[in-house]
Amino acid sequence: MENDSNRRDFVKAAGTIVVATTPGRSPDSPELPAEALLPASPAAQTASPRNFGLEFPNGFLWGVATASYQIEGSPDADGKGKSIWDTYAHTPGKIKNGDTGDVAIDHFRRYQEDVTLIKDMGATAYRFSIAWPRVFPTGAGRPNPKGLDFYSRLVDELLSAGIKPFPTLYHWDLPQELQDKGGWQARDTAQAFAEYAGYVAKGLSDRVKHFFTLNEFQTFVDMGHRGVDLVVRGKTLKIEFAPGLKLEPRALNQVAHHAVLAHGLAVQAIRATGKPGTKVGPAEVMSIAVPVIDSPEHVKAAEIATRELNARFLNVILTGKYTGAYLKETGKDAPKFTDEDLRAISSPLDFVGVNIYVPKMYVMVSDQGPGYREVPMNVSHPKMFSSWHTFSPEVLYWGPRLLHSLYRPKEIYITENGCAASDQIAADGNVYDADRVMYLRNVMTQLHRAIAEGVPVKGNFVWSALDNFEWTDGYGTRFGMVYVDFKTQKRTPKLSAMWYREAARRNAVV
Ligand code: PNW
Repeated sequence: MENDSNRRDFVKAAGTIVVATTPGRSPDSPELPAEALLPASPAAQTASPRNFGLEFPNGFLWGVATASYQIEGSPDADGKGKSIWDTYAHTPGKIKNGDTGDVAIDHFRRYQEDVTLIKDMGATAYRFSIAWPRVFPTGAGRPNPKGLDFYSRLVDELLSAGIKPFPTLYHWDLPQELQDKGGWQARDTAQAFAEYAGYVAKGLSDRVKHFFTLNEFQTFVDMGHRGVDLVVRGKTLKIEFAPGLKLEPRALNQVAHHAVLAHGLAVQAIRATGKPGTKVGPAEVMSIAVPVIDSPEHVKAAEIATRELNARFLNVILTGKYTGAYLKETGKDAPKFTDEDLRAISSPLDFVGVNIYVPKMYVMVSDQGPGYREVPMNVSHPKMFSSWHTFSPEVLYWGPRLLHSLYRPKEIYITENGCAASDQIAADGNVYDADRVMYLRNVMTQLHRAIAEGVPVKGNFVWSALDNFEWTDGYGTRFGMVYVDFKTQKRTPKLSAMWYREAARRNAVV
């Protein structure tokens, strides 16, 4: 009894209809008592809440994000080839609890239900990724039209729900056959990526207007090809991703170069095959140096540091040059490249996408060396639930502000922000992720500040729409605004989904 009434409070909290769906159950045959599904009274709806100045510009996109290997499952369906994540997840000892993406959240088969859930959380845009080995099972050569057809159906479903599709072409699931031929160490991989990108743009750009090229260059290059030691709260964390290589600096720098080259060649391919007006940009995890004080000398120091921290990826993409400091520091280990490579890498973009979770460092001005000095972070610095996730909501202000002051991109999208939480289904059936609501309120307030100052951020994508396979953390780390029971595949929108829906409805921080 009490549980039922809690459930009704929970649903009414959003002033909207929210339906918890179960596999095979359509949203019009819900399991909730009928009363719980009634929208809030007309009086409650017209007593319009005030937004107190934290409103976003008209047309701001309230997005949510996912990625293919983390949600789809069905690794062999319709002729899909193996990816490096299929291989890596099946290598004993690599993933917590021996989890794999074989089933994930079965999105490949449940995508229609998932689009309904995404619509129910108020999203107006959805960032998903296309699995390269579905479309080119061996990475190159003959395409597999059935593979692309899945994404074509997903796009149709999204458009009919009024949600703008924003596919990413590479979210780390490289075809295994390309890895066997050298993977990102081979220049041919960049060429193969461009051919794949051109094929996808040709097939989807009648309906898809925005493409992201590659997700988080820095993460898959460094964590995948060498492994990274992160210091969080004074402790060192080792993070390694597929394909799990340990390259020397020279080879690692070449991998980084091939990744940005793949981006540039893909931009050109999409321009060549996409319908006029197709827009394209990268989705990089920006390394951000946060100034300790907002005063000209410290902000200048933060600009110098941020530019250098992004030397191998965003900076070369947006300026067409490797910085002098990067070339000097790498010396004989610098990547091999040509002027023509640099021209391709810096092909003009329509927007820049940046994933923003953490500051790389805090900095202050210095009259020594490069003009800035790293300020050590206290062991007491707050944290979210993921081992690496330092909580610094101000990065959603400083990231866009520095991106704008350094490079003046035409448009910016925040392609990911979000947090993990210790989510559990409560006795009443709800998931009370108040810490995630706290996180979203804080980061969206900081993002609002950047936009209010004139930074052209056009939308934000929360990572993630639904709980999913969190790479080497497996299924134990939940980032979703929808809870997924990984055994039954039952989906339950969390409190944060209701918060997001209300924020999107009012186009404001709520
Ligand atoms: C991003 N770190 O990855 C990815 O784009 C997503 O696929 C992922 O699920 C999400 O963020 C949450 O982790 C990251 O160690 C992986 O700092 C690792 C780190 C940051 C981002």
